[in-house]
Amino acid sequence: MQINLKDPNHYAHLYNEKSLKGKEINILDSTLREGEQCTGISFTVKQRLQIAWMLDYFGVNAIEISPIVSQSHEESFKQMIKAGLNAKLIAHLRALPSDIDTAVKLDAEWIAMYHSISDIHLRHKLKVTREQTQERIIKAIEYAKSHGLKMRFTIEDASRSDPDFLRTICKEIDKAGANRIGIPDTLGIMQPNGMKKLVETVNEVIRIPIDVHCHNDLGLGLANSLAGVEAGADQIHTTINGIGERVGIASLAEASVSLKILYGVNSQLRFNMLCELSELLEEYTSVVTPPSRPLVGKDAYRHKAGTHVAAIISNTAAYEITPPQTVGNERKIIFGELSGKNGARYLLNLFGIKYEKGSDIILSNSLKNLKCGDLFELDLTKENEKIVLKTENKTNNENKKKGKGGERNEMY
Ligand code: HCA
Ligand code: CU
Repeated sequence: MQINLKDPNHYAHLYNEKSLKGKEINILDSTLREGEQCTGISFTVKQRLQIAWMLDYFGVNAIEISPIVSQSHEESFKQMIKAGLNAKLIAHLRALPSDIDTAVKLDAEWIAMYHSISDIHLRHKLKVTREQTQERIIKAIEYAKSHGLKMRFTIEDASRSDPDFLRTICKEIDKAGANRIGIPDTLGIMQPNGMKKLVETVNEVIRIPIDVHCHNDLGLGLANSLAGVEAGADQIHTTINGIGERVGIASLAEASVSLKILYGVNSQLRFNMLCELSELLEEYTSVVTPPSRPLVGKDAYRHKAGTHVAAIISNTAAYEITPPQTVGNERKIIFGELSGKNGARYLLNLFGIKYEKGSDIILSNSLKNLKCGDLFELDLTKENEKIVLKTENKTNNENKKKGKGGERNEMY
């Protein structure tokens, strides 16, 4: 049987969901709203504006901020309107006339109002009945409509609400003239399959499009958001590095790259800005990007075990879903106790030491015998990469000529 290396991810995609291929799924970034609810995060007006510019240039469809939380947020909102971003600017509000008045005063075009309908939130947070809730929601939508505002209405804690009441409310929201409905998993309590059913059950009774906003309390924020779009939602909420209340929501990098690579959605995003966006967050806050953060963390493209390094030297696609430069990251190779003879030979080559039979084994054994764990890493800057990956490039160029793939600088 023939080996086919044209797309190393080909067989995986045979199992993956294909119904979204070529479709457009929007990204709403809520770093400036949900993100600021993360402990340790508080931006200045200038920083919010810079983040909004960068997100806009990256290509998100909508940027959410809550102008009602402070004077500084109101000022940020004003400046963001002035900035003339391509992304829709969404003013996140409570379903209250006073909040709507603020949005009107600020010349908002789009708002997002939220109200819980779960029994626990009605009883212990809002202290209202279901009937009062329904009345409040519809009144708020009608009031906002009367001011010509476009809006999303979010059913906070939707996943823990009585499904009959949820469907009734959603139908009413649609009838009252809201433009979108937000279905959040506020507590991060859903299985991906459960999230799918939740979105389907709402989708069946409304005509307007759905947003999904999934919290990460059990690490399923991204999986649940993707399940939501499989079920018909057309907008995912994200934040840079997934920051938000408690442990946050789906991250911008993971959601946007998954939609592109795993689902083949049609997106025109500047993916290579993803690391820069994470770095901006680090620069502005005390919250560092964990090295293990997918795609943008420092570990995302570090290769360590001897067998992995050997494969990476030959073809990076052996252990990388997408090349580091496509998301603005850098490839690194770790040398030390786990290095093998291929890595050692590579090192000899790098140091300009002429290879003699057996010298790679001597070097890899010496690295092991030092028992120092990780000794050092090769930070493969662009220039270094050219020198260091000589072997790799040669192999890849040969492969390219033979139509077998080669170094990929683009995302599949
Ligand atoms: C909140 C709740 C919210 C709202 C989501 C949304 C949630 O902190 O206000 O408006 O889409 O998770 O339910 O973030
Ligand atoms: Cu939230």
